[in-house]
Order: sequence, then C-alpha cells, then structure tokens
Amino acid sequence: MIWASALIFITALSSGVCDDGHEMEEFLKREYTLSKPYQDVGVSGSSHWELMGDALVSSDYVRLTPDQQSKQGAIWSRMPCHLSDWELQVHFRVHGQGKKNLNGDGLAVWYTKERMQRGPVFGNRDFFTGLGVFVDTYPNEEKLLEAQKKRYTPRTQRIFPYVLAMVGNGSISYDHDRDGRPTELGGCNAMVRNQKHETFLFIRYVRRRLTVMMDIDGQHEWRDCLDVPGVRLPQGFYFGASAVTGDLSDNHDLISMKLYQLTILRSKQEDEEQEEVLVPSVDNIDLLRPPVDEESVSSVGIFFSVLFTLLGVFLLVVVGLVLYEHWSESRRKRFY
Ligand SMILES: [Ca+2]
Repeated sequence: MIWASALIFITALSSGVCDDGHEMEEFLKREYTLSKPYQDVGVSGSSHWELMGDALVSSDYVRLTPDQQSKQGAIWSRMPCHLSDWELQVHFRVHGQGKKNLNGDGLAVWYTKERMQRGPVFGNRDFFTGLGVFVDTYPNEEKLLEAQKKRYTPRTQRIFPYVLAMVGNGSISYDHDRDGRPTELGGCNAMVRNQKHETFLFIRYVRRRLTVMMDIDGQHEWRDCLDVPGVRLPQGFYFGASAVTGDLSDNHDLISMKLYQLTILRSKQEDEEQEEVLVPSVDNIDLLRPPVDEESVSSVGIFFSVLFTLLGVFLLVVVGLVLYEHWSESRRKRFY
C-alpha cells in the first residue's frame, strides 16, 4: 500500500511542469542516492557515502544520533555534484522518549563545499559555504527568553519543530541561540516528531529557485514550506545530512535521500545568462546583514525614536536660548 502510493507519488513527479510553465524531466542519480539496503555504507572507501561521529547504519535506517545526550553524527556523499537543476527527497524519522519540547536538537540536510567537519550547526561546522535546510526540534530562543523572564516579539514567535533554510558564503555564522532567525531565508512549522506515518522533506533547486516542501501528514501530498527565487549555488558541492543531541535528545534517522537530476528545456537566452557561480548568494539579500532585532525596527519603535529625537532637539534649542539670554543679560549688566 505504502509502496503503491510512493510509486504514484514519484511517477506523478517524474515528468512535470514547473510553476513557470516549463516542461521538465527527472532522473534518479544513483551515485548521490542513499537507500536501503545501504550497501557498504560506512565501509571505508567502498561506497558513495561516508559516516561520521555517532552515526551508524542498520538494515532499516541510517541513525545519525541515538536518543541519548550529547551525540552528533553525519553522513556525506563522497562525490561532488555537478548538476545545475536537482531535487532531493529525504525520507526521515525523528522520534524519542522526550515529551514535547523536552527533546532536541534536530537534523540538517546539506549541499555544501565542505564535508565531514564536526561543529555546532546540527553537528556540522559553522561558517559553511552552501545550503543548509534545518529541521529544528528545540526552541532555544523561547527557552532563553523564558529563563531571562523576558517577553517575546510575537513577530518572531514560532511553533516547533521548525524547518528553516539558510545559505552561507563561508563567512556568516548560524545563530544557535536564536534558532537561526538572523540568517533565515524562509521556513515553516512541521510536526515531524514521533509520527506513526512516514515523513518526507523535499528540496528542489531549479533555475536558481529554491523550494522546500514537506510531506508529514501521511497523505502523500507535498505542503509548501518555502520558496525563494534568485538563489545562486555553485556546482561541485557535496550532499550530506547531520544531527545533534545535547541535554535533550531524539533518534534522528534517515531512511533514504534520493537525488533526481532535472532536465529543463532552456531558451538560448537563458543558456547565455547561465554564468558560473563561484560563491553562494541570494539576489537582493545581504547574507552578511547584521542580526536584526525585530523590535527595534518595528514601526512603533521608529515612531518613538523620531519622537524622542525631536523632543531632544527641542530641549537643546530651549536650553541654548535660555543660556544665551542669560549670557547677554550679564554682558549688558557688565557694560552699564
Ligand atoms: Ca533550536
């Protein structure tokens, strides 16, 4: 039953029409695909995939971390990918004993220049170059503000687990304490934890448009999560996935990662415009923008800062006039 639906699902996708009306076809690329029975995965040098840290492989899944404290694990493709348009379907499971919000920290799917480097971003290095899509299961900022007895801006309030995309150019940091808000390209809430049915994440990169969709309700229907045009990702980067646990934990399991090459019919003009991208970037977005405190740029905030500036200037003028009056008075007295 599941297989039949999965088949319909994939067939439905295998030849389609883009949002912009262009025809496209897709081909499964086995060399970038991770699927059962995970033949030779983790055996040094003999498979397309390499394991790292606490990750281990069983007959049914690749477990990036077990449901235990302070674990981190990853799996990386050994070969760089030189496709210009692709689609990655990730079948995963996040499950554990912890009650709601007493679990963590989440998993990440990567397309980056760097590979096999341990670090603080869901088990992977910070200051990465490329794309990261995070399934964040622990609300760090909320818990931090709660501990500081601070209230929080409804504008940045979100429900966890939260799926978020970030593009890094090697010199920007993921803000773990703020759950990546300062560098977020887009995201959505996704109740992926302890689900009885299968959960999928879908990343499509076509004509520099990044689309992330989720299928987590067991309906075999993709739900939009984010859609960002003008994302420039170089070719020759590596696919990978990583996960981390801290004081709180979960099993982070990958069942499969399937990469499809998308063949797009491009016009001659589009082909000519297709210049080589060397450093990841997103059109009209400064990736290096400083962390924005949403409160300080709210319209109410702007209104009050203008008001106080005007009051300040008015006060200075009044004080100046009074002093000037005082000074000319005493000067007149000295003359007489
Ligand atoms: Ca988090």
